[in-house]
Amino acid sequence: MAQLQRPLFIQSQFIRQCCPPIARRATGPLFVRGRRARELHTATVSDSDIARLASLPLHPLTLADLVKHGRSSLTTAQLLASANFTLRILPSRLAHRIQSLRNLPFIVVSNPHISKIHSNYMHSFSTLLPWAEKEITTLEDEVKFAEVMADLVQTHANTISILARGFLEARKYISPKDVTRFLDEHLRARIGTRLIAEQHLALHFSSQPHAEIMHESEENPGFIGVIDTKLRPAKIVQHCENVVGEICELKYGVRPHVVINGEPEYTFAHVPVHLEYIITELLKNAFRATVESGMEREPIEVTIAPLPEEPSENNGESDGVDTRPRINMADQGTTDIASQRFTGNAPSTTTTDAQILPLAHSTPGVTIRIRDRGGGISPETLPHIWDYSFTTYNDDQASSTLSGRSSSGMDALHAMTGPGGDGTHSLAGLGYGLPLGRAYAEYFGGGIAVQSLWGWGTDVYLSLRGVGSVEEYR
Ligand code: ADP
Ligand code: K
Ligand code: MG
Repeated sequence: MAQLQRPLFIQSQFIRQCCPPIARRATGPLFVRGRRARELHTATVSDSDIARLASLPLHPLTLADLVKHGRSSLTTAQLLASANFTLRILPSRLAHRIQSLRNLPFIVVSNPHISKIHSNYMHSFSTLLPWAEKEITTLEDEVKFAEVMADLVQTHANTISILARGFLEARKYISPKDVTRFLDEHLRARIGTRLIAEQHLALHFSSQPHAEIMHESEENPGFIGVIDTKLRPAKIVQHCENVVGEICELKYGVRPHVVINGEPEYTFAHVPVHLEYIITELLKNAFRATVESGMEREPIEVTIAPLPEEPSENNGESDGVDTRPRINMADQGTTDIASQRFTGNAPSTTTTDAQILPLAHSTPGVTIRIRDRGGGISPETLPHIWDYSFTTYNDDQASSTLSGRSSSGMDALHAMTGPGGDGTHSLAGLGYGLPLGRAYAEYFGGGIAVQSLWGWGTDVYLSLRGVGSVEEYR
């Protein structure tokens, strides 16, 4: 156990360096588990509360929404505006989640793990309800509201492993496709909810009298809340290589090494914890395949390829020449990775706010290719790789992935910072790496495409848009 915590420890150190506001939050008094929850004012939730709030359309969240309250030094008015903005969106988001859980087959919701998730949502909803339709006008109220946000983030920290366990146990009663459909919607919505809550918390902590100033400070240049406007993907790749390398060495006794080429100095604006989650999952897959096929002497090649600037007027297409990178996929048709967008459930509208977002680094984004010589993905396996819970890890390994999970204080920190929540200390087995990684990539208009060369290796293309250049996201 002591050994297993090492990578997480390294990770927490890294997060302190890269995301000081998050690390500060995670160790703050708000996060003493359970204590705050009892102190929070809760309301009795009726079905009509849920129905009423679930009937509201989901607010189409823009990146500008997230950063507009947090630019330069934060004023009281901006902090209150951020709190009120957060408050306006969250209750209906939670109500939608509760309804969608209730729409699962009864026998599935009755599973203790899935019903635990339902009760977590009911708890969070009951802490938000006393605030719904109110206006936060004083700093005192803002502090109380920040406690509600901290409790929200903490309450849902271990969702992924709990849901994974629940759906594993309930697999007789629901098809893999239905699980994937539910989880895709649920986990994508969760990304947004966490982001909104964490962004307000980051601003809240930055506004505290004793907090070091986080905006454009030396310690933390380029951060606006949880967004790093100068994020260098190569740095994240190096960090993830260390973390995954440690896990790999513990499991197999060897580790392949990673070679980074392309433009390692490239920076753009993105949410570092999202990128870290995705890269970790993709490297885990590449490491596992490489070692299991006995190719650990072959490096894993990571190419950082910035996307060309898109002409603002015609989107680069009116002259008939689209210069954006395309990959030709034998099994998936032609994928235009530069313009891959999530076309999920919630209708969203474009806000002009985001289009004028004056982020310092509003480059269009980057494609990161992760190339391994691990033998590729067999044609029988390929159609299933995007299903939640699908894994070729064997059953024993898979169940120890679930049961070996600790609930130490480290989990709380990681859950705060790692968007996947948990399960980071094993190399594979949950079957969530690709689908959840893709959900994170698509959240800001990017995507993941897998090209397998069966018998040889795998290329994974992760495309990410700079958050300053995307019009909207859910
Ligand atoms: P897990 O890693 O927990 O099995 P993932 O969703 O990350 O779940 O991957 C699903 C499956 O896709 C893996 O079990 C493996 O069979 C296959 N796969 C993913 N990436 C690679 C790769 N780089 N090389 C070979 N197989 C891969
Ligand atoms: K999978
Ligand atoms: Mg994986």
